[in-house]
Amino acid sequence: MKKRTIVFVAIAIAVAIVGIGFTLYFINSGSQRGLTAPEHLDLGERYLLDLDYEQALIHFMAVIEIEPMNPRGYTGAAEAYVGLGDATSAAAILRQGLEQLPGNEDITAMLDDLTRPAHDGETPLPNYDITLELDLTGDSILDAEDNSILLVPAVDWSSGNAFFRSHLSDNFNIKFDYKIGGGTGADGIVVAFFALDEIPTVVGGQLSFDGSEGYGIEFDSYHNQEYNDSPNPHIALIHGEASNHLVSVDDERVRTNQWHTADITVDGDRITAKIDGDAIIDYTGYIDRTNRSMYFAASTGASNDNHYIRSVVLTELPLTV
Ligand SMILES: [Ca+2]
Ligand SMILES: [Ca+2]
Repeated sequence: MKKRTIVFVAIAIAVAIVGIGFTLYFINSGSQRGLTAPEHLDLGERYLLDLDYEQALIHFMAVIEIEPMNPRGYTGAAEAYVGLGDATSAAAILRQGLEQLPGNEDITAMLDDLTRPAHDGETPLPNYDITLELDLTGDSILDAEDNSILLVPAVDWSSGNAFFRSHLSDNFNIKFDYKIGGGTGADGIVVAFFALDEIPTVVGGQLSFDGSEGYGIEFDSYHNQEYNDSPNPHIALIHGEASNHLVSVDDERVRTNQWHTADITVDGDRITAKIDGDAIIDYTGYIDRTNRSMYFAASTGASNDNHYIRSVVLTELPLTV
């Protein structure tokens, strides 16, 4: 071979190798490389502007995964969670950010905004549906430390109501956590609905419910024979008065000093209640919707317990035809 031919062959081989290299590179970048953190950030911001919070969340979570030291991943994901109505997860992702970036100003400021205790019903509450306004009466207080409401402390002859100033639609679902215990065992919590707007707090076995003219799901830990109670801790649907149990089911989860999740649905002529996912109450009958208020109440008497709720979320359901 002549020298020039050898040079051509060498160039041809080099071109071929570079070409294969480029091909491999493009295959990699197209199908395996995925998006970079700046690309995820850009998409996250765009979806936030479009109010597409689910997509925004996916991209900000990807930023956290790829670039855990980038604070915008956490604040962006938190904004998306807030947009989705999930303030609990928003606060959790911000706290995760502060573990990576202790003292970061943006994350701290957003977490402060989210978790600042509110008591005047004007500022959205952490863990609480932002459409609800809260009004605490009697002995109920907001526990700023863990964002729960202490409806009634473990002190004899106490009572408190927590009104959520949101008029109920015909059909709705309400979810919340509750915790009862730490005292000598009385009286319980009731979540009242289709109730009057103003109810005075009442101590003892009426659970601050009588006079509300509404319905309630009660978590009754104390046996009041005079109010037709089951001798055991019970979860019941009550109407008008605490003594009027439409459905009553004994359940030890009333009083464990642990958090449990209640999930109550009113839909058409049916009222159902689940505890920790287990169906407890399923009632069908005429439901009087004259009054539209909703509140939580708790009380103690000659015995007592701490009565907490948290993470209250009310969802309107479409009309049943
Ligand atoms: Ca009772
Ligand atoms: Ca009862």
